[in-house]
Amino acid sequence: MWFRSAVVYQIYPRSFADSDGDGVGDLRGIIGRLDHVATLGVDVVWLSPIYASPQDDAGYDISDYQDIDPVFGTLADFDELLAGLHERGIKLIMDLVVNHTSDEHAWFAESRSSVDAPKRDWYWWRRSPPNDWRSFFSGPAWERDEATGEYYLHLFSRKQPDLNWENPEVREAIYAMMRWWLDRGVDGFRMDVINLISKPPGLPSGDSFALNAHGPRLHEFLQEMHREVFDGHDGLLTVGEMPGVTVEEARLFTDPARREVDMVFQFEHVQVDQGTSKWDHHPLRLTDLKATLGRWQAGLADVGWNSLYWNNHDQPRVVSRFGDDGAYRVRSAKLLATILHLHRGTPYVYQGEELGMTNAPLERVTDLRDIESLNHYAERVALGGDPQAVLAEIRPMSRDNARTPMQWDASAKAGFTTGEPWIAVNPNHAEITPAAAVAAPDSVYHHYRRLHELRHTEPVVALGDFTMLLARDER
Ligand code: ISL
Repeated sequence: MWFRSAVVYQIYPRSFADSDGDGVGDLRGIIGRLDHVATLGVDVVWLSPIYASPQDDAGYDISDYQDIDPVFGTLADFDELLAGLHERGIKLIMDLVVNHTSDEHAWFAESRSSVDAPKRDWYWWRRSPPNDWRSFFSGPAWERDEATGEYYLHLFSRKQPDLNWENPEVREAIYAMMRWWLDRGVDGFRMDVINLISKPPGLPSGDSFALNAHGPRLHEFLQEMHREVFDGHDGLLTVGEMPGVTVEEARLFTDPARREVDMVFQFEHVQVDQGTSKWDHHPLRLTDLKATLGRWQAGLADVGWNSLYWNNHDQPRVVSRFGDDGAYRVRSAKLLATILHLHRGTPYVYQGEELGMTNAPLERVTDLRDIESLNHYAERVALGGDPQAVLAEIRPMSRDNARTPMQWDASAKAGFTTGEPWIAVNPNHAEITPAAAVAAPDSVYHHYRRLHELRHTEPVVALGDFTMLLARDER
Protein backbone atom coordinates (compact mmCIF):
# COMPACT_ATOMS: atom_id res chain seq x y z
CA MET A 1 0.00 0.00 0.00
CA TRP A 2 2.21 2.73 -1.42
CA PHE A 3 0.00 5.55 -0.12
CA ARG A 4 0.96 4.74 3.47
CA SER A 5 4.29 6.50 3.02
CA ALA A 6 2.99 9.16 0.62
CA VAL A 7 2.20 12.84 1.11
CA VAL A 8 -0.66 14.57 -0.74
CA TYR A 9 -0.62 18.25 -1.72
CA GLN A 10 -3.97 19.96 -2.34
CA ILE A 11 -4.23 22.60 -5.05
CA TYR A 12 -7.25 24.89 -5.05
CA PRO A 13 -6.99 26.05 -8.66
CA ARG A 14 -8.92 29.33 -8.30
CA SER A 15 -6.33 30.59 -5.83
CA PHE A 16 -3.07 28.95 -6.92
CA ALA A 17 -1.69 30.76 -9.97
CA ASP A 18 -3.33 32.80 -12.75
CA SER A 19 -1.69 32.59 -16.18
CA ASP A 20 -3.98 34.86 -18.20
CA GLY A 21 -4.57 37.88 -15.99
CA ASP A 22 -8.31 37.42 -15.43
CA GLY A 23 -7.73 37.27 -11.67
CA VAL A 24 -8.73 33.60 -11.31
CA GLY A 25 -6.15 30.83 -11.05
CA ASP A 26 -6.08 28.28 -13.89
CA LEU A 27 -4.48 25.08 -15.17
CA ARG A 28 -1.71 26.81 -17.10
CA GLY A 29 -0.90 28.71 -13.91
CA ILE A 30 -0.43 25.38 -12.12
CA ILE A 31 1.70 24.05 -15.00
CA GLY A 32 4.00 27.04 -14.52
CA ARG A 33 4.47 26.23 -10.83
CA LEU A 34 5.02 22.48 -10.92
CA ASP A 35 8.59 22.76 -9.76
CA HIS A 36 7.43 24.29 -6.48
CA VAL A 37 5.25 21.23 -5.92
CA ALA A 38 7.95 18.77 -6.96
CA THR A 39 10.63 20.39 -4.79
CA LEU A 40 8.39 20.05 -1.77
CA GLY A 41 8.71 16.29 -2.22
CA VAL A 42 5.05 15.31 -2.38
CA ASP A 43 3.76 12.16 -4.09
CA VAL A 44 0.22 13.09 -5.07
CA VAL A 45 -1.65 16.25 -6.03
CA TRP A 46 -5.36 16.56 -5.25
CA LEU A 47 -6.96 19.10 -7.52
CA SER A 48 -10.14 20.82 -6.33
CA PRO A 49 -12.87 20.91 -9.03
CA ILE A 50 -11.96 22.31 -12.44
CA TYR A 51 -15.02 21.00 -14.30
CA ALA A 52 -17.57 23.14 -16.14
CA SER A 53 -19.51 24.98 -13.45
CA PRO A 54 -21.58 28.11 -12.83
CA GLN A 55 -19.24 28.55 -9.80
CA ASP A 56 -22.06 29.04 -7.31
CA ASP A 57 -20.02 27.04 -4.76
CA ALA A 58 -16.63 27.73 -6.37
CA GLY A 59 -16.79 24.70 -8.66
CA TYR A 60 -18.41 22.19 -6.26
CA ASP A 61 -21.51 22.70 -8.42
CA ILE A 62 -20.71 20.83 -11.63
CA SER A 63 -22.63 21.29 -14.88
CA ASP A 64 -20.48 18.94 -17.00
CA TYR A 65 -18.25 16.29 -15.42
CA GLN A 66 -16.36 15.67 -18.65
CA ASP A 67 -15.27 19.17 -19.54
CA ILE A 68 -13.05 21.86 -18.04
CA ASP A 69 -14.52 25.22 -17.09
CA PRO A 70 -13.21 27.91 -19.47
CA VAL A 71 -12.06 29.94 -16.48
CA PHE A 72 -9.57 27.13 -15.74
CA GLY A 73 -8.61 26.19 -19.32
CA THR A 74 -9.22 23.27 -21.65
CA LEU A 75 -8.94 19.48 -21.70
CA ALA A 76 -5.66 19.92 -23.61
CA ASP A 77 -4.33 22.04 -20.71
CA PHE A 78 -5.48 19.32 -18.34
CA ASP A 79 -3.63 16.62 -20.27
CA GLU A 80 -0.50 18.75 -20.23
CA LEU A 81 -0.78 19.25 -16.47
CA LEU A 82 -1.26 15.53 -15.91
CA ALA A 83 1.78 14.72 -18.09
CA GLY A 84 3.85 17.36 -16.26
CA LEU A 85 3.00 15.78 -12.91
CA HIS A 86 3.63 12.23 -14.10
CA GLU A 87 7.03 13.27 -15.54
CA ARG A 88 7.95 14.42 -12.06
CA GLY A 89 6.74 11.16 -10.51
CA ILE A 90 3.66 12.78 -8.97
CA LYS A 91 0.17 11.29 -9.18
CA LEU A 92 -3.02 13.31 -9.67
CA ILE A 93 -6.34 12.71 -7.95
CA MET A 94 -9.52 14.48 -9.00
CA ASP A 95 -12.27 15.90 -6.85
CA LEU A 96 -15.36 13.76 -7.35
CA VAL A 97 -18.53 15.70 -6.49
CA VAL A 98 -21.38 13.24 -6.97
CA ASN A 99 -23.70 13.78 -4.02
CA HIS A 100 -25.12 16.61 -6.14
CA THR A 101 -24.70 18.27 -9.51
CA SER A 102 -25.26 21.86 -10.55
CA ASP A 103 -28.85 22.79 -11.37
CA GLU A 104 -27.37 23.69 -14.75
CA HIS A 105 -26.23 20.10 -15.45
CA ALA A 106 -28.06 18.55 -18.45
CA TRP A 107 -29.31 15.75 -16.16
CA PHE A 108 -31.10 18.25 -13.94
CA ALA A 109 -32.38 20.31 -16.88
CA GLU A 110 -34.09 17.18 -18.15
CA SER A 111 -35.21 16.07 -14.68
CA ARG A 112 -36.90 19.36 -13.85
CA SER A 113 -38.65 19.66 -17.24
CA SER A 114 -41.75 17.56 -16.36
CA VAL A 115 -42.99 15.02 -13.83
CA ASP A 116 -42.80 12.35 -16.56
CA ALA A 117 -39.28 13.16 -17.75
CA PRO A 118 -37.17 9.99 -18.09
CA LYS A 119 -34.62 11.49 -15.69
CA ARG A 120 -37.24 12.81 -13.21
CA ASP A 121 -36.19 10.18 -10.67
CA TRP A 122 -32.48 11.06 -10.97
CA TYR A 123 -33.03 13.71 -8.27
CA TRP A 124 -35.30 13.94 -5.20
CA TRP A 125 -38.67 15.45 -6.14
CA ARG A 126 -41.70 15.76 -3.85
CA ARG A 127 -45.06 17.55 -4.22
CA SER A 128 -44.40 19.33 -0.94
CA PRO A 129 -41.39 19.31 1.40
CA PRO A 130 -41.56 15.93 3.20
CA ASN A 131 -39.46 17.11 6.17
CA ASP A 132 -37.94 20.13 7.93
CA TRP A 133 -34.37 19.65 6.68
CA ARG A 134 -32.09 22.67 6.55
CA SER A 135 -29.44 23.24 3.91
CA PHE A 136 -25.81 23.35 5.10
CA PHE A 137 -25.62 26.77 3.45
CA SER A 138 -28.61 28.26 5.39
CA GLY A 139 -32.33 28.13 4.60
CA PRO A 140 -34.54 25.12 3.84
CA ALA A 141 -33.16 22.10 1.94
CA TRP A 142 -36.24 21.86 -0.33
CA GLU A 143 -36.73 24.32 -3.16
CA ARG A 144 -39.89 24.80 -5.20
CA ASP A 145 -39.24 24.62 -8.93
CA GLU A 146 -41.38 26.72 -11.27
CA ALA A 147 -41.49 24.18 -14.13
CA THR A 148 -43.70 21.66 -12.30
CA GLY A 149 -44.45 23.32 -8.96
CA GLU A 150 -42.74 20.43 -7.13
CA TYR A 151 -39.85 20.64 -4.66
CA TYR A 152 -36.33 19.23 -5.04
CA LEU A 153 -33.79 18.39 -2.35
CA HIS A 154 -30.53 20.32 -2.04
CA LEU A 155 -28.45 19.65 1.08
CA PHE A 156 -26.09 22.43 -0.06
CA SER A 157 -26.98 25.49 -2.19
CA ARG A 158 -30.22 25.61 -4.18
CA LYS A 159 -27.97 25.38 -7.23
CA GLN A 160 -26.69 21.98 -5.99
CA PRO A 161 -29.60 19.49 -6.29
CA ASP A 162 -28.90 16.09 -4.67
CA LEU A 163 -28.66 13.11 -6.99
CA ASN A 164 -30.85 10.08 -6.25
CA TRP A 165 -28.37 7.23 -5.73
CA GLU A 166 -31.25 4.79 -5.22
CA ASN A 167 -31.67 4.89 -9.00
CA PRO A 168 -29.24 2.40 -10.64
CA GLU A 169 -29.08 4.53 -13.82
CA VAL A 170 -27.61 7.39 -11.79
CA ARG A 171 -24.95 5.16 -10.33
CA GLU A 172 -24.05 3.67 -13.71
CA ALA A 173 -23.72 7.16 -15.26
CA ILE A 174 -21.39 8.21 -12.45
CA TYR A 175 -19.25 5.08 -12.73
CA ALA A 176 -18.97 5.57 -16.50
CA MET A 177 -17.78 9.14 -15.94
CA MET A 178 -15.22 7.96 -13.37
CA ARG A 179 -13.90 5.30 -15.79
CA TRP A 180 -13.54 8.04 -18.43
CA TRP A 181 -11.20 9.99 -16.11
CA LEU A 182 -9.20 6.89 -15.21
CA ASP A 183 -8.80 6.14 -18.93
CA ARG A 184 -7.48 9.67 -19.33
CA GLY A 185 -4.77 8.78 -16.84
CA VAL A 186 -5.82 10.18 -13.46
CA ASP A 187 -4.76 8.25 -10.37
CA GLY A 188 -7.81 8.36 -8.15
CA PHE A 189 -10.45 10.49 -6.50
CA ARG A 190 -11.15 12.60 -3.45
CA MET A 191 -14.87 12.01 -2.98
CA ASP A 192 -16.80 15.05 -1.84
CA VAL A 193 -19.30 14.44 1.02
CA ILE A 194 -19.54 10.85 -0.14
CA ASN A 195 -21.21 9.76 3.11
CA LEU A 196 -24.31 11.77 2.19
CA ILE A 197 -25.22 9.75 -0.93
CA SER A 198 -27.48 7.22 0.81
CA LYS A 199 -30.51 9.10 2.18
CA PRO A 200 -32.42 7.87 5.25
CA PRO A 201 -35.46 5.76 4.24
CA GLY A 202 -38.69 7.72 4.49
CA LEU A 203 -36.80 11.04 4.64
CA PRO A 204 -37.78 11.67 8.29
CA SER A 205 -37.68 15.14 9.87
CA GLY A 206 -34.78 16.03 12.12
CA ASP A 207 -31.18 17.20 11.86
CA SER A 208 -30.48 16.89 8.13
CA PHE A 209 -26.77 16.60 8.74
CA ALA A 210 -26.91 13.77 11.27
CA LEU A 211 -29.70 11.94 9.43
CA ASN A 212 -27.92 11.90 6.07
CA ALA A 213 -24.39 11.14 7.26
CA HIS A 214 -24.85 7.39 7.83
CA GLY A 215 -27.31 6.14 5.20
CA PRO A 216 -28.11 2.41 5.13
CA ARG A 217 -26.79 1.75 1.59
CA LEU A 218 -23.51 3.64 1.85
CA HIS A 219 -21.22 0.61 2.20
CA GLU A 220 -23.09 -1.16 -0.58
CA PHE A 221 -22.70 1.82 -2.95
CA LEU A 222 -18.98 2.19 -2.22
CA GLN A 223 -18.38 -1.52 -2.75
CA GLU A 224 -20.29 -1.39 -6.01
CA MET A 225 -18.23 1.63 -7.12
CA HIS A 226 -15.07 -0.27 -6.27
CA ARG A 227 -16.14 -3.23 -8.39
CA GLU A 228 -17.40 -1.12 -11.29
CA VAL A 229 -14.60 1.44 -11.41
CA PHE A 230 -11.46 0.59 -9.43
CA ASP A 231 -11.08 -3.17 -9.94
CA GLY A 232 -8.11 -3.98 -12.13
CA HIS A 233 -6.38 -0.63 -11.55
CA ASP A 234 -3.20 -0.59 -9.49
CA GLY A 235 -1.74 2.38 -7.68
CA LEU A 236 -4.93 4.41 -7.28
CA LEU A 237 -5.74 6.57 -4.27
CA THR A 238 -9.31 6.96 -3.03
CA VAL A 239 -10.30 9.14 -0.12
CA GLY A 240 -13.86 9.74 1.00
CA GLU A 241 -14.74 13.05 2.61
CA MET A 242 -17.17 12.11 5.40
CA PRO A 243 -18.35 14.83 7.78
CA GLY A 244 -19.83 13.14 10.86
CA VAL A 245 -18.07 9.79 10.35
CA THR A 246 -17.20 7.93 13.58
CA VAL A 247 -13.99 5.97 14.26
CA GLU A 248 -15.96 2.73 14.26
CA GLU A 249 -17.43 3.51 10.83
CA ALA A 250 -14.05 4.60 9.49
CA ARG A 251 -12.60 1.20 10.36
CA LEU A 252 -15.20 -0.38 8.09
CA PHE A 253 -14.79 2.11 5.24
CA THR A 254 -10.99 1.74 5.17
CA ASP A 255 -10.52 -1.94 5.96
CA PRO A 256 -8.77 -3.08 2.74
CA ALA A 257 -10.57 -6.42 2.87
CA ARG A 258 -13.94 -4.66 2.41
CA ARG A 259 -12.84 -2.88 -0.79
CA GLU A 260 -14.48 0.51 -0.19
CA VAL A 261 -12.01 3.44 0.06
CA ASP A 262 -8.35 3.74 1.07
CA MET A 263 -8.99 6.40 3.72
CA VAL A 264 -11.56 8.95 4.85
CA PHE A 265 -11.46 12.60 5.88
CA GLN A 266 -13.02 12.80 9.32
CA PHE A 267 -13.95 16.08 11.02
CA GLU A 268 -13.70 15.63 14.78
CA HIS A 269 -10.36 17.41 15.20
CA VAL A 270 -11.51 20.42 13.18
CA GLN A 271 -14.63 20.79 15.31
CA VAL A 272 -13.00 20.88 18.75
CA ASP A 273 -13.08 24.69 18.85
CA GLN A 274 -16.80 25.06 18.16
CA GLY A 275 -20.09 24.59 19.99
CA THR A 276 -23.47 24.14 18.32
CA SER A 277 -22.25 25.23 14.86
CA LYS A 278 -19.04 26.32 13.17
CA TRP A 279 -19.99 29.98 13.86
CA ASP A 280 -20.14 29.25 17.58
CA HIS A 281 -16.37 29.38 17.87
CA HIS A 282 -14.31 29.23 21.08
CA PRO A 283 -10.58 29.01 21.80
CA LEU A 284 -8.99 25.58 21.61
CA ARG A 285 -8.50 23.48 24.74
CA LEU A 286 -5.41 21.49 23.90
CA THR A 287 -6.58 18.45 25.84
CA ASP A 288 -9.68 18.23 23.58
CA LEU A 289 -7.48 18.15 20.50
CA LYS A 290 -5.19 15.53 22.02
CA ALA A 291 -8.15 13.39 23.03
CA THR A 292 -9.65 13.24 19.56
CA LEU A 293 -6.36 12.77 17.71
CA GLY A 294 -5.41 10.01 20.14
CA ARG A 295 -8.75 8.25 19.74
CA TRP A 296 -8.43 8.19 15.94
CA GLN A 297 -4.85 6.93 16.13
CA ALA A 298 -5.90 4.11 18.47
CA GLY A 299 -9.09 3.30 16.55
CA LEU A 300 -7.31 2.76 13.25
CA ALA A 301 -4.12 1.23 14.65
CA ASP A 302 -4.77 -2.34 13.54
CA VAL A 303 -7.41 -2.06 10.80
CA GLY A 304 -7.86 0.66 8.18
CA TRP A 305 -5.91 3.86 7.68
CA ASN A 306 -6.07 7.52 8.74
CA SER A 307 -5.78 10.60 6.63
CA LEU A 308 -4.11 13.51 8.40
CA TYR A 309 -4.93 17.15 7.76
CA TRP A 310 -5.12 20.56 9.41
CA ASN A 311 -6.09 22.56 6.37
CA ASN A 312 -8.03 22.47 3.14
CA HIS A 313 -10.14 24.92 1.17
CA ASP A 314 -12.93 24.73 3.80
CA GLN A 315 -10.90 25.25 6.97
CA PRO A 316 -9.28 28.38 8.41
CA ARG A 317 -5.47 28.48 8.31
CA VAL A 318 -4.12 26.26 11.09
CA VAL A 319 -1.33 28.57 12.21
CA SER A 320 -3.95 31.25 12.96
CA ARG A 321 -6.42 28.76 14.38
CA PHE A 322 -4.41 26.44 16.64
CA GLY A 323 -1.06 28.27 16.60
CA ASP A 324 0.15 31.85 16.85
CA ASP A 325 0.26 33.83 13.64
CA GLY A 326 2.10 36.74 15.29
CA ALA A 327 5.51 36.56 16.94
CA TYR A 328 5.59 32.74 16.95
CA ARG A 329 4.22 32.16 13.47
CA VAL A 330 7.20 30.20 12.16
CA ARG A 331 7.67 28.15 15.30
CA SER A 332 4.04 27.23 15.70
CA ALA A 333 3.60 26.40 11.99
CA LYS A 334 6.58 24.04 12.28
CA LEU A 335 5.23 22.48 15.45
CA LEU A 336 1.87 21.83 13.79
CA ALA A 337 3.61 20.38 10.73
CA THR A 338 5.57 18.01 12.96
CA ILE A 339 2.43 16.80 14.73
CA LEU A 340 0.69 16.22 11.41
CA HIS A 341 3.49 14.28 9.74
CA LEU A 342 4.46 12.12 12.71
CA HIS A 343 1.01 10.65 13.23
CA ARG A 344 0.12 7.37 11.59
CA GLY A 345 -1.77 8.08 8.37
CA THR A 346 -1.33 9.91 5.07
CA PRO A 347 -0.68 13.67 5.46
CA TYR A 348 -2.50 16.18 3.27
CA VAL A 349 -0.86 19.60 2.89
CA TYR A 350 -2.97 22.46 1.56
CA GLN A 351 -1.38 25.07 -0.72
CA GLY A 352 0.32 27.80 1.31
CA GLU A 353 0.43 25.68 4.48
CA GLU A 354 4.06 24.93 3.60
CA LEU A 355 4.72 28.68 3.85
CA GLY A 356 2.81 29.13 7.10
CA MET A 357 0.14 31.25 5.39
CA THR A 358 -2.32 32.88 7.80
CA ASN A 359 -6.01 33.76 7.98
CA ALA A 360 -7.30 36.76 6.03
CA PRO A 361 -8.31 39.99 7.79
CA LEU A 362 -11.87 39.91 6.29
CA GLU A 363 -12.47 43.42 7.61
CA ARG A 364 -15.62 44.19 5.63
CA VAL A 365 -18.48 42.09 4.38
CA THR A 366 -17.41 43.03 0.85
CA ASP A 367 -14.19 41.05 1.50
CA LEU A 368 -16.23 37.83 1.74
CA ARG A 369 -16.70 35.65 -1.36
CA ASP A 370 -17.87 32.27 -0.09
CA ILE A 371 -21.55 31.34 -0.41
CA GLU A 372 -21.58 29.75 3.04
CA SER A 373 -20.34 32.94 4.74
CA LEU A 374 -22.49 35.25 2.61
CA ASN A 375 -25.68 33.24 3.17
CA HIS A 376 -25.05 33.06 6.90
CA TYR A 377 -24.43 36.80 7.03
CA ALA A 378 -27.62 37.57 5.07
CA GLU A 379 -29.69 35.22 7.22
CA ARG A 380 -28.44 36.59 10.55
CA VAL A 381 -28.70 40.23 9.53
CA ALA A 382 -32.25 39.66 8.19
CA LEU A 383 -33.15 38.26 11.62
CA GLY A 384 -31.96 41.51 13.23
CA GLY A 385 -28.33 40.60 13.99
CA ASP A 386 -25.85 43.47 14.27
CA PRO A 387 -23.82 43.41 11.01
CA GLN A 388 -20.48 44.00 12.77
CA ALA A 389 -21.19 41.28 15.32
CA VAL A 390 -22.21 38.82 12.60
CA LEU A 391 -19.05 39.57 10.66
CA ALA A 392 -16.98 39.04 13.81
CA GLU A 393 -18.67 35.65 14.23
CA ILE A 394 -17.85 34.68 10.64
CA ARG A 395 -14.25 35.92 10.62
CA PRO A 396 -12.41 33.09 12.44
CA MET A 397 -14.11 30.24 10.57
CA SER A 398 -14.95 31.59 7.11
CA ARG A 399 -13.77 29.36 4.28
CA ASP A 400 -12.44 32.50 2.60
CA ASN A 401 -9.51 32.39 5.04
CA ALA A 402 -8.12 29.45 3.10
CA ARG A 403 -8.93 30.83 -0.32
CA THR A 404 -6.79 33.99 -0.51
CA PRO A 405 -4.31 33.77 -3.38
CA MET A 406 -1.15 31.73 -3.01
CA GLN A 407 1.67 34.11 -2.11
CA TRP A 408 4.46 33.65 -4.65
CA ASP A 409 6.37 36.90 -4.24
CA ALA A 410 6.34 40.35 -2.67
CA SER A 411 4.84 42.18 -5.68
CA ALA A 412 1.47 43.95 -5.43
CA LYS A 413 -0.66 40.90 -6.33
CA ALA A 414 1.72 38.41 -4.70
CA GLY A 415 2.79 37.04 -8.11
CA PHE A 416 -0.62 35.33 -8.30
CA THR A 417 -2.04 37.40 -11.15
CA THR A 418 -1.30 40.43 -13.29
CA GLY A 419 -4.97 41.42 -13.04
CA GLU A 420 -7.40 42.00 -10.20
CA PRO A 421 -7.56 38.87 -8.00
CA TRP A 422 -11.05 37.43 -7.43
CA ILE A 423 -10.39 37.61 -3.68
CA ALA A 424 -7.96 40.01 -2.01
CA VAL A 425 -4.39 38.84 -1.41
CA ASN A 426 -3.41 38.70 2.24
CA PRO A 427 -1.69 41.97 3.27
CA ASN A 428 1.19 39.92 4.74
CA HIS A 429 2.15 38.60 1.30
CA ALA A 430 5.35 40.60 1.19
CA GLU A 431 6.81 38.61 4.11
CA ILE A 432 5.34 35.16 3.53
CA THR A 433 6.49 33.85 0.12
CA PRO A 434 8.35 30.83 -1.27
CA ALA A 435 11.26 33.08 -2.25
CA ALA A 436 11.74 34.13 1.38
CA ALA A 437 11.13 30.59 2.62
CA VAL A 438 13.59 28.90 0.26
CA ALA A 439 16.29 31.39 1.24
CA ALA A 440 15.88 30.69 4.97
CA PRO A 441 17.11 27.21 5.93
CA ASP A 442 15.01 27.24 9.12
CA SER A 443 11.77 28.24 7.36
CA VAL A 444 8.39 26.54 7.56
CA TYR A 445 8.90 25.46 3.95
CA HIS A 446 12.15 23.59 4.60
CA HIS A 447 10.57 22.00 7.66
CA TYR A 448 7.75 20.57 5.52
CA ARG A 449 10.27 19.47 2.90
CA ARG A 450 12.35 17.63 5.51
CA LEU A 451 9.26 15.99 7.02
CA HIS A 452 8.33 14.70 3.57
CA GLU A 453 11.83 13.33 3.15
CA LEU A 454 11.57 11.54 6.51
CA ARG A 455 8.25 10.01 5.49
CA HIS A 456 9.98 8.48 2.48
CA THR A 457 13.18 7.36 4.19
CA GLU A 458 12.24 6.42 7.77
CA PRO A 459 9.65 3.64 7.92
CA VAL A 460 8.88 4.48 11.53
CA VAL A 461 7.56 7.89 10.48
CA ALA A 462 5.00 6.43 8.13
CA LEU A 463 4.27 3.09 9.75
CA GLY A 464 5.27 3.36 13.40
CA ASP A 465 2.68 2.96 16.11
CA PHE A 466 1.40 5.73 18.33
CA THR A 467 1.35 6.26 22.08
CA MET A 468 -0.22 9.38 23.57
CA LEU A 469 1.90 10.95 26.29
CA LEU A 470 0.59 13.57 28.73
CA ALA A 471 -3.01 13.29 27.53
CA ARG A 472 -4.23 15.53 30.34
CA ASP A 473 -1.52 18.17 30.04
CA GLU A 474 -2.97 21.45 28.83
CA ARG A 475 0.38 22.89 27.62
O1 ISL B 1 -17.08 23.75 5.32
C1 ISL B 1 -18.09 23.24 5.69
C2 ISL B 1 -19.20 23.99 6.19
O2 ISL B 1 -19.01 24.25 7.53
C3 ISL B 1 -18.28 21.83 5.66
O3 ISL B 1 -19.40 21.36 6.32
C4 ISL B 1 -18.38 21.45 4.22
O4 ISL B 1 -19.55 21.94 3.65
C5 ISL B 1 -18.34 19.97 4.13
O5 ISL B 1 -17.08 19.65 4.58
C6 ISL B 1 -18.51 19.50 2.74
O6 ISL B 1 -17.52 20.04 1.94
C7 ISL B 1 -17.46 19.69 0.61
O7 ISL B 1 -18.71 19.75 -0.04
C8 ISL B 1 -19.30 21.03 -0.20
C9 ISL B 1 -18.32 22.09 -0.69
O8 ISL B 1 -18.89 23.37 -0.51
C10 ISL B 1 -17.00 22.02 0.05
O9 ISL B 1 -16.10 22.96 -0.48
C11 ISL B 1 -16.49 20.62 -0.09
O10 ISL B 1 -15.21 20.44 0.45
C12 ISL B 1 -20.43 20.87 -1.18
O11 ISL B 1 -19.96 20.30 -2.35
